[in-house]
Amino acid sequence: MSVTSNITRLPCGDRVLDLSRTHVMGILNTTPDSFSDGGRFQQLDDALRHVERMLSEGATLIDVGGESTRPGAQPVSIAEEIDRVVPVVEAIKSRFDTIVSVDTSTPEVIAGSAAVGAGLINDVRALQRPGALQAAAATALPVCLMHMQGDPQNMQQAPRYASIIDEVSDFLAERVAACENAGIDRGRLILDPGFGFGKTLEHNLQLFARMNELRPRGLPLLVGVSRKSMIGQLLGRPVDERLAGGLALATLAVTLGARLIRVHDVAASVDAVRMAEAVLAAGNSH
Ligand code: 8Y4
Repeated sequence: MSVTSNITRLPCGDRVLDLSRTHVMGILNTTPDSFSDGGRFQQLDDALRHVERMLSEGATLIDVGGESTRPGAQPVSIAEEIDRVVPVVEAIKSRFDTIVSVDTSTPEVIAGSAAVGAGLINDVRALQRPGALQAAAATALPVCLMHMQGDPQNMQQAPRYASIIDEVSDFLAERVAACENAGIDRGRLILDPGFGFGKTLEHNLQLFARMNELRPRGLPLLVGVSRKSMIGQLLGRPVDERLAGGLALATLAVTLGARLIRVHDVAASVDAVRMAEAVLAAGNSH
């Protein structure tokens, strides 16, 4: 028995996530792209159709974000981010019985999303923005703390680590302590290695292989590798040909103990996760 008790029930607002198994989180992109500008109503309608499809394919959470964290992406204003995210969270919660995860680092978006029914805060900056710890603490929602080296503007310029597993662990342990000091119970926390965020291909592969060693031990792990450049770099595939590589990684993540997998391709990922879990369960039952 480890010192840190493993959490199996994660309250996410009006729903509870059972962490004895692995869940698929479907990615809903709300950052506007210039080729699909059919106006606000059309965009919301498209988003809700996408949500409906991901839920029918077996997603248990929907991740909604209004800020692009791609290397070199333009920052968005607080007002713009609220405008992109909060109405979408509200619309999803009014139509579907699901857990909405909000991909944000902004205190005002954390508060506004929680007020309309968000179930989880997914912060790639691990609540480091001024006011973010306090805003998250006030919601009582679970928080995913992700590791990033640098910031989205510069993170892929020259990532360097003495020991990737130690540095990511030290960062996450420090953020867990900061959360606990702010009144966020550790039973509300999820850890994420942050694949692709200030990491070379070699860093990503090492971190992936050893994710089950990440400290603090006993907290649930979320893995996001769907369509990412670590797949593209290793296989030499463009972004629309990375599904098989992503499914291999999703399967491996399950065997390494990940409890949440963040993906674009929900149906295929749910199949991969279910097969991997069935084999693991058979191995544990003899
Ligand atoms: C193609 C499509 C290639 C998307 C790259 C990407 C994570 C995350 C992102 C993650 C958590 C992304 C918001 C980057 N990645 N949140 N968010 N973990 N918790 N890039 O790994 O998907 S955005």
